Parts: sequence; structure tokens; C-alpha cells
Amino acid sequence: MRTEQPKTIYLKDYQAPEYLIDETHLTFELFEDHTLVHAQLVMRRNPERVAATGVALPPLVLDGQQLELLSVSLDDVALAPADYVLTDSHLTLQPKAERFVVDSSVRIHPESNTALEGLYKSGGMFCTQCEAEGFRKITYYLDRPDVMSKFTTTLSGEQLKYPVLLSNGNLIASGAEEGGRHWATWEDPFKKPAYLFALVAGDLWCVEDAFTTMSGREVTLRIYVEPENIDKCQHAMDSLKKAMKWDEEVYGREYDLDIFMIVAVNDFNMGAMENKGLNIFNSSCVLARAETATDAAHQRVEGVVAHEYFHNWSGNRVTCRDWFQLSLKEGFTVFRDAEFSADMNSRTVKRIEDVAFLRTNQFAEDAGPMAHPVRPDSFIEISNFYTLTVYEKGAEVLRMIHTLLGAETFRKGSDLYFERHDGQAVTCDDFVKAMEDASGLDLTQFKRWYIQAGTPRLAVSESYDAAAKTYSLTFRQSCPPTPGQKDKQPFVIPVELGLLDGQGRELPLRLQDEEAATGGNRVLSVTEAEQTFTFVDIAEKPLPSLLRGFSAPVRLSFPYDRDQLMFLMQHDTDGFNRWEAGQQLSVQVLQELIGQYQRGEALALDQRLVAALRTVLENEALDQAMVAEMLSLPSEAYLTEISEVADVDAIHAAREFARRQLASALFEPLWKRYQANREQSRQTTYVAEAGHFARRSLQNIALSYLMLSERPEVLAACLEQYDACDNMTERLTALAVLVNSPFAEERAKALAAFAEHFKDNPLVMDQWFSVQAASTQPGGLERVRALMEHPAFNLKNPNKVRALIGAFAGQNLVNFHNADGSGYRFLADIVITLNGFNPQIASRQLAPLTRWRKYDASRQTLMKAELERILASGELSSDVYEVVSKSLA
Ligand code: B3K
Ligand code: ZN
Repeated sequence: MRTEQPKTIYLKDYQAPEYLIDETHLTFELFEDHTLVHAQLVMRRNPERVAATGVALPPLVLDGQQLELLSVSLDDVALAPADYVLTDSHLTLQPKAERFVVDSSVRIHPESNTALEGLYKSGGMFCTQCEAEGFRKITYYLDRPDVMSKFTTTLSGEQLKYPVLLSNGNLIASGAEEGGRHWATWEDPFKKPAYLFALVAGDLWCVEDAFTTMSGREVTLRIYVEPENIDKCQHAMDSLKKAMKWDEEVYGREYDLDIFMIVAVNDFNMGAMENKGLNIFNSSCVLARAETATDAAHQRVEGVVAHEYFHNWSGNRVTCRDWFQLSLKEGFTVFRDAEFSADMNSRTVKRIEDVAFLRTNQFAEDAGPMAHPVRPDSFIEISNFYTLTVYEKGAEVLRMIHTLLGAETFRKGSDLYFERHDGQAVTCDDFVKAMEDASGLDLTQFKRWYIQAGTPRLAVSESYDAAAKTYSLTFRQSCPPTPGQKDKQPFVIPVELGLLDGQGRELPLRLQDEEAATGGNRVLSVTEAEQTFTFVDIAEKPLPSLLRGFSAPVRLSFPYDRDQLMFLMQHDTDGFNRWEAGQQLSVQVLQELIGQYQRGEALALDQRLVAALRTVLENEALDQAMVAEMLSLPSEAYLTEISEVADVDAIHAAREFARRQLASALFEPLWKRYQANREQSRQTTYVAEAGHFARRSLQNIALSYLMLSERPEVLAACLEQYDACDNMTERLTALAVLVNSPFAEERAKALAAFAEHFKDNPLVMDQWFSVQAASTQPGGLERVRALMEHPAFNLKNPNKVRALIGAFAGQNLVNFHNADGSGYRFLADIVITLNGFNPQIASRQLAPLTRWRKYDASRQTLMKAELERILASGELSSDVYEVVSKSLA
């Protein structure tokens, strides 16, 4: 908890550190009721700062929080309290020479650390999470990423309880101590900032494998888990080896230590952490096998394992100068993992999933009170800036650079970046400079993507001149104001496009002033507020296919009519845009239904949507995963995001009506495809591979439509799938479909059987909680409250909070937004409770309340009242304080 008023930190105030730490020698003595940490820091004055501060030695201000200082010495001379200044956040000393050694001993309490930051216990094991500013809860230090040091770590603990003792780098010595204790010393040869430090001690088993790097070095790979999970590591290990190979092939990046370790822990605030040589993972992002993890979970494991591995170069070897530059490593690494997943699975489907996620969630963030640029220029609590904007929009910014430069030149740029900055802590400008130097392009205007918040709108209009055979597209860009930024300058918006003729063929594209056509697909760079591009030799009026592959994170509008969208759905040569046309058609149809509902009219579904989806469903040549994506109507959250004022009940009613209509009109083809795919599932054992994911995704969406018919043969099929399948993907879908069905008896039976069977597997129980929390049947809040009393629920475990509370407030919109405000009150109570022991989780759970401006006046009042109640609830963490106060501003 803070004791001072939360302060805003500004990028413009950045100053290089006064001192550097060349070597860091740490010793941890782990006990059940406390831990002793001894730190020896070999330090020197930062030569860069001498000119600014003069010859006199400035004070040394070390960060430290929640530490009990036992002793501190300077060059072996013990300091008395009069020799230093100690506050609850800093220890200030006065060095006497340019080079010196600081020794300190502190006592800390990992056993009662519920914030899961710094050193803490998860179950019976010790583990750490230091990014962004957790290391200061371990020892007094210069806890900032531009201070990079070589670490040696010795840890000691009880041999029986903690047979495995791990830290970064290579194991250089170990031994037994008296009294049943033992110790190990690890040395990391690469200098790193403190946020990449890690330590693990526990009773863990591991699976081991090896990887030979492109230069022929052998690397040992180990995944450490609690003994009961040893059978769930193979998928993560396979993913790791694929990621290592991919990074060599696509980026020329080789692993650099002799060992790479992953440790799975149950209590973790986010997905995983890229500590040098010792990645620590939320068990949900490591453990996967057919019987317990869905296809989505398998893909998440593959993606997160790759993401953390890729950080070894994009983050660790080259790190961030300060936390404002977070997207330097996160945006880049998300872009890298997305491309990896696209190469491992279906590229188009991966892009569809990512774009749907971005448009639903990041666009909402960018339109809300916490909107900030990809490189923020101020923050109160850095933990609040691990956002969709920094990660996902940051990745889109990298993708645009990739699009503008082309793959080959982009690779030259990344090579130059890694070579130029290896071992350094740098800025987003340094990254862009490397891309400029490699390409010869001037990216000055492009850099506005880093500094301007908000989602640009791009309105496109066309004009065709039949006599001149010219076709013009006019682009008008604008960007809404965001907190602290009223007027925005035009962005560089790469628009990938094609022009289709009446048969759906791409026309050769030649702009006025160009010698010859350059194929049927190209990227236009829109750089002005209003800009027209004229194509020549266009013999008939074409239909444009715009923003292919979602080539820029903008809200594009073009006045397509529904017949044109149906045409694009079938004929566009760009797979992403075929899906996009279907989504736009669905949005138009659903918005019409929403209007009918609001006016109290009878709902009538535009039959063109039925016809379009029938065509998709009956086309057996299409990738089944694409068919499944096209059958998925835009989510309620997305419909909310694109509404001026979101009418929760109308959105839900309209979407449910459309689903029922589609289910009944398309019953035959859905049933046919369901049965064919279920039959194949019956005949094959589970494989975590794209073709199988595709088959199951179509099977499962078909089942969810079919159940709306409430026919007995579908119920029987659902129960058969639930009972007889060999994997969690089919089982969980069957359960979810039952939970949302009117078959109360079967639902209760399946829920009870599931809980009994999986009661000892916390990750599976998370799924069980989520399925019920997301059920839009009436009485959602009461169900969630009851589930909080279930023995498998635990508010101290972040995965449980996300599975139950997060799923309810984030996905169950009709229940959460109940007009009586009960959902809001419930969430505020939870946030107030969480604030007391885990501020990061508390602050994350707040997000739905921050969106109050989206709703009607009465809901706005209720939501704001809850935010105000949180603000007045007592001592708030800086995490919660920042989000609540900015939301109310
Ligand atoms: N770098 C970490 C995130 C740390 C979050 C700290 N609050 C995981 C990742 O992005 O890979
Ligand atoms: Zn990351």
C-alpha cells in the first residue's frame, strides 16, 4: 500500500542513472517464516552523468520496498543509521569514491507475499516475478532497466522441501549444508537488468530435451513442474523447439546459454515471464494434454512459450531504456509470436482471431479513459501499462513497418537493430532508426503511431469515370481526441488493396503517373488527412477489397451494400477480407435487428445472411476453420464497442434472435457437417495440429447452433460427445452448450460429473468456472456468488479470479450490466477486497467499470457511483488509484 500520494512519472524527465552496477552477487537463505537476502553490488559512477552533475559524487539512491534492513556497508565499512537515509521506498547513501562496493542484508517475507510480485510462495515453492519493479521488494537496488549487471546467485534451503534450486544462467557449484539444508550457485554470463532476475526453489520434476543450435551448440531444455503435472509438458517442449528453430530461420537469432528452463507455477499474475534462461510461467500457459486442455489452450501454450523464448533477443539481449519504451520489446515480441503461430498453423485464421481481439478490446481501451499511446508519456503505476495498446497495437505498428519495408528489408533492419544494440537498453526511436538505416525510408511521420493515442478513422469513397476508364479512391483520416491529446496529426496508413471485376478477378493496378501495372494487390501509403489515388485502364467499375489482412489498426468505412458484401464473401482473393465482408454483413444485419428491438417491432432477419452462410457451410472445399470463423457472429462485446451508446439488452436479444434463425434455417447443413466431423473425431485420437483444430472448431460451432433447436437428437448427440470424446475441446464445448441450454437436468448432471472428475486439476476447474460465469441465462450473479463458495474457488489465485469474476464481468454482458446495478456493486466489492492483497489483479478486474461512457444514463450513474465508492474505500494501491481516478476524470 502506498503511504505517499501517488506521483505521476513523465518520460520527459528521464535521466540516465548516476551509478552503474557492474556485478551483483546475491545470496538467499530461504526459511519457512522469512528469507534473508544478502546483496553485494560492485558499483561505479556513470561516466555519462559526470558532465551533468560535476565532480562531486551525487548521493546513491537505491530502490527498496517492504524490506527490513539488517545491515549495510560501503567498501566493507559498516554504516550506522546516521550514515544513510532510509524511507519506505529508498535507501540513500553517500559514496566516497568513483568505484565502490555496497553490501546489504535484508529480511523479507515471501511466505506472506500475496501480491505475487518480488519473491513469493506459490503452493510449496518459492518463485519470483520482478518485472517491472518487483526486484526492489527483494533487495536494495537500482531497479530500472537501464542498469544492466552480471548476476551471481546463491540460494540455500531445506533439501527435502526444496530439492530443486534454480536461478538465471548456468549452475556453477552446489553442495550440502548442515541441518538438512543444501545450496546452489548460478552465474549468468550476460548482463541484464534486475527485472529479468529469477529464482525458484521447490519440489519439482522436470522433462528434459535438447536442441542443437544453428552453429552446432547443444542446449539442454528443461520444463519443471509439480510432480502430478509431469505428463502435461510435451506440448510445451515441442513448442519450444519449434520456436527456437523458427527464430534461427526467420530472424537469424540463436540461443546463447547452455540451458533453457521453464518453470510452471499456479499462482501468477499474468501469462509468463521471460527471465534470462529461467522463464517462469503461469501453469495455464505450459500444461497441455488432450484430456485436460482445449485446442485454444494448446495454441496459447505454443504462442506463449514462443513469445517468452523470443524475448531472449527482443527484450533481454536488447532491452528497454525505461518503462515508457515497453512496446519496444512487447510490441515486437507479440508481432514475432503472431508470425510464428501463423507459420505453425493457419495464417488467415490466426490473423482473424488477432484482429477480432484487437478490434473488440484494444479499440475499446483506445476509446476509453485509460487510452494512451503505444509509447506512453506518463504513468502513475507501470503495472497498469502492460496493456492491449502496448502489446497488441504495438505489434500492429511493427506489422505496418514490416508491410511498408517488405519482409527482406525488415529482416535487414532487425539484424542491424540486434547487432547495433546487443547488450544495451534502448528506445523505440533506436528501433525505428535501425529500420530507417536498413531501408533508406524516412519514418519520421510514421512514428506518430508511437506518440498519438486513439484509433484513427479512415473513411473511403470511390468515383468511377467510365469514359476516361479511371477509378479513384479518396481516403479521409481523422483521429478522435484522447485524454491529454486533442488534436492529432495524420498517420502513415498502409492500405493493402485489390480491385475486383464482376467475376471476382483482380484487376491489374496502375496508378496515374505509373508506367505499367504492378499486379492485382498492392499497398498504398495514405499520409495526408485527405488523399485521392486514381487508377487507370479500369474498363468496368470495380469493387474494392480494402485494408486486406487488416494492414493498419484503423476503423475503415466504405459504403458497401449487402449484395456487395456477399460478393466479397465469396470472391475476394484475400481470405481475411472474405471473413471481414461476412462480419460487415453480419454487423449491418444485427444493427438492423437492434433497431427493430429498440422500436418494439417484430424482429425480421435479412435472409441474405442466411443465404451467405448457407453457401459457406455447403462449400466443402473451404478450410473448415474459416467456415467456423465465418459462422461466428460478431460478439456482443464487439457490437458494444462499435455502438455509440450500447444497448446491452437489445444487442443480446438481436444476436440471440439471429442465432436461432440461422440455426433453424441451416439445420440440415449444420447437422450434416456436425455428424461428419464428430464421426472423424471418434475415429482419430487427438492431435494438436491445425487440420484437427479446424475440424473440431467447425464441429463445435455447429453443435452450439444445433442445440438452439432443442431437438432430442441434438441433445443426444451433445451428451454422446460429452461422454465419449477423448479430449477437452469436445468435452468443454458439450458442457458449455448444455450450460446454455434449457435442459436443466442434463446440465446439472454434466456439471456435477465434470467437477467430480476434474476436482484435482485446478486448470480444468478454471474452465468449469468460466463456462458457468459466461452463461447468459438469467440469474448470472447469483450463480457466480454461489460458485465463489465452491471449495475449488480461491480469490487469492489469479487464475480463479479471471476464470470466474473476469469471465462474468467481461463476457456475460447481459448479466453483468443488469439494470439494477447489482453486477457493478459486486465487481466493486471484489476490487476493494483484491486491492487489499493483490493490487495488480484488482486493477485489471476494474476494466469493465471504466467503460461507463458506453452505456445509457442510468447505467452510467450506477457505474460511476461504484467507481466513486472504490475511490473512497480507504487506502488504495497506486494500481487501483490510477485506473479509478483516470476513469472518473
Ligand atoms: N514481460 C512479461 C510481463 C510482465 C508484467 C509485469 N506486470 C511477460 C511478457 O510480456 O512476456
Ligand atoms: Zn512479452
